Amino acid sequence: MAEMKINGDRLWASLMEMAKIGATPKGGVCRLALTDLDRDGRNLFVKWCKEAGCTVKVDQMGNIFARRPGRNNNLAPVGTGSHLDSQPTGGRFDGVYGVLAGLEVLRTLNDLKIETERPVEASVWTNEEGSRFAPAMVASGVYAGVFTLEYGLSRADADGKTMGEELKRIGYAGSEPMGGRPVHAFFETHIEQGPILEHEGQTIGVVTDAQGQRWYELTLTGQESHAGPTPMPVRRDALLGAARVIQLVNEIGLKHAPLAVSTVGMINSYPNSRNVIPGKAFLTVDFRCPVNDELTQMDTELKEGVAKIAAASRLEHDLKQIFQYDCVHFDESCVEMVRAGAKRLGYSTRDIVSGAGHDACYMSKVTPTAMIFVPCVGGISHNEIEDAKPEWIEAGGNVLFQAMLAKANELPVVGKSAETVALA
Ligand code: HGY
Ligand code: MN
Ligand code: MN
Repeated sequence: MAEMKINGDRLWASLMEMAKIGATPKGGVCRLALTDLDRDGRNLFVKWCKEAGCTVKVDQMGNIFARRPGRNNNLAPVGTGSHLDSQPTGGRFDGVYGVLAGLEVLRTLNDLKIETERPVEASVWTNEEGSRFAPAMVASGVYAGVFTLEYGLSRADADGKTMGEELKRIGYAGSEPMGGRPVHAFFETHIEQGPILEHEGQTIGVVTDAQGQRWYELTLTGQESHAGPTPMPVRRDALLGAARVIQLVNEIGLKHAPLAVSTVGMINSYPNSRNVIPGKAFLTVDFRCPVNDELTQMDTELKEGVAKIAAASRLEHDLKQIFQYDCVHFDESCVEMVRAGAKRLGYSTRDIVSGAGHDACYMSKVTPTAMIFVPCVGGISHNEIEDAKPEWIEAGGNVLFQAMLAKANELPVVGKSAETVALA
């Protein structure tokens, strides 16, 4: 039997339509979490899902679940999804692709008039990026029970606005409880956001694992003073200290390369006036590695290094770890479903470890989960020029479709699955 396929043109058209919301000059998007533009993107997704005959529910962290009924709606659904929020200089595919590939699965099931055994859900996860509100993936983290709802709702942006307030403001402070319900399996489709697949000419990345992450915030405090009369030896220059820490972070990453990476993405200097010696500096640190022990060593080296730099520069320092999760190993039967499906569909594939974090990382704590990667042009992402080829987008959608369909027709194994208890 010929493999059933999605409508790649329709998926691409939906991506380009969504990309108009928050479109930026160089061809990307800026749709920061819980802004009006995020709301507009959410509304468009909800409109499309309702047009596809789905019921739509929103939970207390604003996660959206569009549900297509199955033959037996007491059975746990099969889920897919990703995020609509973007980086400030984000691209048209990061996150959105996984959301709209999920919608395309629902639309294709309708086109083919397929009734699945289980319900199928396409989802949108709030604030995956961790750009406006830190940390990343906070709403899927609350759903998976890693963070409390109170912690999630209290995350504040640079202006002190909380996620709870902003969810209310944009009309997505849902009432559905956070998680706590059986999900049969979850798949997330995403661009690789790195160069490997394109470089090797592979169409599908079978994501076996995701690297662990640690995020830190550092405040260095010295003393503002006049840039003119203050002699060099007596200065307590917080920005100079920050410069030395940026060098340290890079050295730690290089020391643990090629697997580990390290980044200082944000820096603020106070009072940020050209003729005042900075009395305060704030910076962020992002460590990642697919080996947990290395991340632990990097943590120790950072703490020791920062203390040394602060002492030598006569600065106070406040270094806080604000986010951490260990390496994720995805469910091997779901991963094999992706691998076998891609091969059956005739796509070139290779196993790959995700360098980026995804909501699937937290979903893997509550249900068998796997991810499907497709290449992106030049491996570039978190950049307005992020791009992908329509044939890649279609291929990932086809692999997602066959995996979701197979899982959605899996009957409960009596006595083994939670849902059997629920049905009893
Ligand atoms: O940081 C990440 O890996 C993701 O883009 N939030
Ligand atoms: Mn993403
Ligand atoms: Mn991202």
